[in-house]
Amino acid sequence: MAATKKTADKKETAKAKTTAKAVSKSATKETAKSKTAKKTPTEKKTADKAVTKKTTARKAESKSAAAKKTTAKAATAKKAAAKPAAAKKTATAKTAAKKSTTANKATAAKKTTAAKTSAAKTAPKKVKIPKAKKPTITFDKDLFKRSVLYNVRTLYRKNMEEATPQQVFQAVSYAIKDQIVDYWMKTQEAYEREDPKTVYYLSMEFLMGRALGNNMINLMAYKDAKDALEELGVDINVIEDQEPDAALGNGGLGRLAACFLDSLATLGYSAYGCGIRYRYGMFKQQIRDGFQIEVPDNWLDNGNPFELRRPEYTKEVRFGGYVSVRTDENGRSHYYQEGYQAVKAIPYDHPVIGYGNGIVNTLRIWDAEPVDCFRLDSFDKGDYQKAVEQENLARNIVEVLYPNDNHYAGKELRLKQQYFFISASVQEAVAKYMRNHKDIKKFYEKVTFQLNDTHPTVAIAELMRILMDEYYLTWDEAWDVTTKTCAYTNHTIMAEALEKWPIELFSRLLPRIYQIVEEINRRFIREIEYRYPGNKEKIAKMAIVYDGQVKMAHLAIVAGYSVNGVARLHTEILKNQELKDFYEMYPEKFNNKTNGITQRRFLLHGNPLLADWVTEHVGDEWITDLPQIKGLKVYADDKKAQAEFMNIKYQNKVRLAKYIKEHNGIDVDPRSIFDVQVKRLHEYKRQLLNILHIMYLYNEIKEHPEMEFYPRTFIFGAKAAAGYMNAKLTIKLINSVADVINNDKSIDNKIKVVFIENYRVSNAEIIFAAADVSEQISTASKEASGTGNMKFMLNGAVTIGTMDGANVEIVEEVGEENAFIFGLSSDEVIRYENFGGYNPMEIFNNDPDVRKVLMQLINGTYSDDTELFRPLYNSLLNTLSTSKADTYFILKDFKSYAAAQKKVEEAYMDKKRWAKMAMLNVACSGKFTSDRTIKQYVDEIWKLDHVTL
Ligand code: NBG
Repeated sequence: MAATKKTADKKETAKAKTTAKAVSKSATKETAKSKTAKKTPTEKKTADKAVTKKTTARKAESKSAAAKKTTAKAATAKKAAAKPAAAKKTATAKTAAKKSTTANKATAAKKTTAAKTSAAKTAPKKVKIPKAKKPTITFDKDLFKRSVLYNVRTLYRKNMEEATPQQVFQAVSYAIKDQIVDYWMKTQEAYEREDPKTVYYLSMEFLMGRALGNNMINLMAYKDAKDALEELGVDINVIEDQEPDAALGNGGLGRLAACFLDSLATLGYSAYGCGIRYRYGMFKQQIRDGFQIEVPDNWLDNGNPFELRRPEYTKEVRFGGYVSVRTDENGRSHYYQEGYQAVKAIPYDHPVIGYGNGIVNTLRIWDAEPVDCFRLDSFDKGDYQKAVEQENLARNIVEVLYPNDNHYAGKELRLKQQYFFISASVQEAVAKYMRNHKDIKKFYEKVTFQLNDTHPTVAIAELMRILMDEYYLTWDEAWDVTTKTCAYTNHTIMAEALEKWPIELFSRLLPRIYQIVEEINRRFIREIEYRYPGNKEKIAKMAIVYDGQVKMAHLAIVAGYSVNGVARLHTEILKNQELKDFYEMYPEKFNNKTNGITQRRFLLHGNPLLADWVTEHVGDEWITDLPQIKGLKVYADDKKAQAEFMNIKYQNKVRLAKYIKEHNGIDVDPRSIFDVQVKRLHEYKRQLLNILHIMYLYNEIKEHPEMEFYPRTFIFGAKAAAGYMNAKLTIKLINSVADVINNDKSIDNKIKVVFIENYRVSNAEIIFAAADVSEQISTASKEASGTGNMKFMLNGAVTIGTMDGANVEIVEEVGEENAFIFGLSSDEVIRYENFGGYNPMEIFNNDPDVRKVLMQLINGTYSDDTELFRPLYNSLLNTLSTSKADTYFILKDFKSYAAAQKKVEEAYMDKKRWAKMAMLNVACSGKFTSDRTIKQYVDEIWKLDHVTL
């Protein structure tokens, strides 16, 4: 069987290549076409030039660069050493700059080997650096090179000199994929042999980002591949930049899913990610006149070299129609969905490579196709109509990702998407299990479904349907299996994110599924009545179907064997506030799994300088065992280490400054403090607080030009949901403030404000690496966890934040003295929400600083149209215009935020202190690896078996 599979897979690859060839033809055309329709100057530059030309140029560049190296280095050192222009006037800044002079000079002059010895010299004796790990998998560099050359020839009929960067990217990706496929097959063979329990991570979103670099990293082949490409005259960074992000997600929830897949493979667990192959992922954001414009993200334009189409696993998914019942000779009722519309679900598999262990799991995302092609010879009117409808259904269903983060839009097509990928995934999970097992009643022993938020909750009813209608289990038997299979993760307490489908819509679209949900609800209400006799209020609060709506979270909790929050505080709020009634009824189901991130992407790939430096100091085990990074603690006071560390930060800031110059045309000074808030734009995340504070600082500098002020670059990156007016207006405000401040010569570049266009996984990697200050300033209680906060910490940024989400645990790890905490606590927020007592108008009336800033929203300071920002002004002060004025306590927290920011500045001016804080943040980030999170899911929820090759 394995053999046939092997050939089948080989054929697939061959086929994929042929398709790729075909695709590449049109790709070439596309590139040619796009040549004329260029948008940005950078794109213009890179688009269609032959790689080698570029490379030659680059080589020349690098040659002269090499020649200049010493001088350049000295220059950088000098430059880095030079006092920040605007700080010249301040005494403290002077000393600070002096200190950095010596530090930077020392660092810049030194070679890596020198760094090693000097580090060893100053390293406290007890630190033992483990030897570098031997790869357990191999990468054949020569084969890789040959394969790249071969692919360029066979895919494009070109040699390297003629190929475009995009073509080289494709050729390189297929070469890497060739090496992956063997491990992919070996992994599947091992799974067949050992039959481990498998988790299906069911998620509407997987925010994977780019694959090539990450795949090379996890094959432990990055450096070899880089060298090989260099030998072929190609710069690996240019090639990586050719890949579009796989942006099949909105924000934290989707990126978490991607990190989890990385950890599952790395830890050696059998896992599938199951989702949707959206034609268009998260929209691309362009900023025009300061406003966000959404541009479609046609990410599959050039084909996707890593995916594998698997038509042999096609499933049919049915919508609408009605249910008919027939009773068999034993008196058992059988239910049939009839008069439905059907869609074919075709899976595309993406390899998910474990780090250095040869395990390759699968992300399986489903595409939709019409069930039958038109048969023009044989249709009557009815069939024709239906055929057209089915065709449209298939075309629409996977067309686009809904760009809402933390927000439920209630769209019919969204429910179709949910059922589409769930039905296909559950059908396949059952079919796969039945290929190797006999007893469907033991399904849960080998399979578990994790529901990533409520979006995949129809899986519960779909599994019940399959078990009862297709395997003839009784209700009780099916319920037993289902409730031992499904587990649910809650990712938010935001009321507007809760999924409640109108019964009318739900039952029309999914008639059989609705019947099952109704029955689950009927039985659950019986249970409530038994537990709380006569308590109607409990039923009203807890029922799954109530008030004309189907409440997906209630269904997930009732049928799930586990309910988890994503940070300790969040889980406590779920237990004691939001889901209190359910917690009282099922305390054993509730548990916490604090989120995590993968250090492979967000340090090893995203920040190679720091990654190498960490390895030099503590060995390389942190790559798969992040807590090892605590070995850095002993260097926190070490002068040399501090200088090296800050120099790396400086170089990363130079890299980001270059990116900003290229993409925004703004000059920023890498010696200024890089203060960064990148995340989705949402009122609860309070980008508005950040920009209002910048407006306040600007007022201060204008009013007191002599005051001491350390130059700061405020960096934002955020996409707003297309229909979220206040969020979009906040983007405009940030850009308007940026325009005014960046062009005001009188403030001597003390503040710069930058809004980075199209924030996404690939530029995030560069941004985290360069940040000094991490803005985590959500209203306490609102941010379930946050994961950006962890990525910043890992890269040595210091948090300014509220006691919200995982910030609480970050502070616990790093110590309060190494973070800047401000604002209301979650208890205080919840108390105000429940009992009132907060009136922002009081603050407006009594605080002239706040008043001045707010008036500037509507007096033309930042826009000729004085009404433009009125909605933001109103949201803060006018209860009539929002449900409650200042719902997110921005004015309430303003002063303590400003005070915390003042402390940030003081700390930064003390170079030693800052270096120590930043290093300790890296050293204490061990808890926040997604490897830890996954281990806890495995041990405490899923109970998976570990597999090695
Ligand atoms: C988000 C939360 C974040 C959290 C991620 C991942 C949703 C519904 N929730 O705080 O807002 O980090 O989930 O758990 O997207």
